[in-house]
Amino acid sequence: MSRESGTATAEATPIHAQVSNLRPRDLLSKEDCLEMFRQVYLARYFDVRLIKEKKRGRLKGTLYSSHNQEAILVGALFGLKPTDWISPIHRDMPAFFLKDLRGDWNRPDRIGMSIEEVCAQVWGRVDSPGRARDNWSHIGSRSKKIIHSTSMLAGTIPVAAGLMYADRLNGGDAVCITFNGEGSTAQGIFHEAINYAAVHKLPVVTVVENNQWAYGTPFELGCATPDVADRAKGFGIPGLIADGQDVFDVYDKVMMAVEHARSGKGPSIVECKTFRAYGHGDHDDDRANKYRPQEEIIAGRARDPIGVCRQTLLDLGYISAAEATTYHAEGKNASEATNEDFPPEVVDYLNAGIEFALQSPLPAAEEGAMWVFKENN
Ligand SMILES: Cc1ncc(C[n+]2csc(CCOP(=O)(O)OP(=O)(O)O)c2C)c(N)n1
Ligand SMILES: [Mg+2]
Repeated sequence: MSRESGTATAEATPIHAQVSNLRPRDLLSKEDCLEMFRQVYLARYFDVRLIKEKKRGRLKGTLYSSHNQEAILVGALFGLKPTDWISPIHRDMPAFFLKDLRGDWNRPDRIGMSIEEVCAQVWGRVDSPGRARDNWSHIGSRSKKIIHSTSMLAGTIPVAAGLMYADRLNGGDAVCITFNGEGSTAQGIFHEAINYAAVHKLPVVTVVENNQWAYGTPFELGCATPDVADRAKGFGIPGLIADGQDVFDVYDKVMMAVEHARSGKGPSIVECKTFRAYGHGDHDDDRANKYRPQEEIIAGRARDPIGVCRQTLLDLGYISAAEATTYHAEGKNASEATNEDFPPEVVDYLNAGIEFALQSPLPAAEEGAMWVFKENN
């Protein structure tokens, strides 16, 4: 077709228009995409393995599963610079070790926690960041650029805003991603903090994992608009919606928000639609099977992020049909999945972390009151 006919040809399209049509994922290499797939498997295996360890009696404490939500963690973290900050909460335990995980997973200079530190935390051992004060996500690290997680829902968004304000004053170009459940978006502090970030154009990207449930409260009893992303309009900032089951769609939307933030245009909300696979915590599994209709659970888990990612890689020709059948963790609960359902490097990586945790001692009892009261000496 000629230009005169009014139909643009590839040659006639200006180069900047071709480039602007690219999605962030279009700039990922084949190796990047395969690495993201491995990381989705790694996040799932972490969850499966901890549940098994607890069933075997080798682990105590409550587990807050991220099963079915792994694509959100991997997709949101993959494109960050090592110097960017993150703020995970209870359902994001893998985020602590997924941060800056590209390349060699055991790289000592990685700006993210090691699998050993995270496993020691889960097992409440002396070598963990929390030194047994909690077995779960109440940890952080200034050097690893992870804001300390607290249980106060949405409570880390103002911290992120303050941190990014300081970074900008110091001439930095960091972005901070905060992870939040959809339930936390009904908190007053969520609105105050995002409003503050919007007014000051701070580089804070709020990733909302909309898994439809906040403990036993369904989405519609916490939010009067159909989408959490609608809340962005009130702050004058972009509100994006991602398919939380699709690691590449999450990557696209979060990277758009990250670029927007890094270039000085301010915060965004990225709502990732997903579904909580189990109960709020494992103490709630049985009850959650009653307060959530079975049909809803089946539908919510129908598109497993592992299967969705595998299909994309097949469509791109990055894996062969034979390779696609090698491992099959999707659709399986922790009780059904085995080590053979996961790539061996994923199993080995976690084995090393768990081994480290089991060999690390429990802290001495005298430590219990340390760092709580002012020491006189
Ligand atoms: C300010 C505050 N209110 C209540 C709680 C108790 N609580 C802990 S998690 C939770 C549900 C959170 O739901 P959501 O934000 O959707 O995250 P999800 O657990 O689904 O990932 C509640 C009510 C809390 N930790 N903090
Ligand atoms: Mg929720």
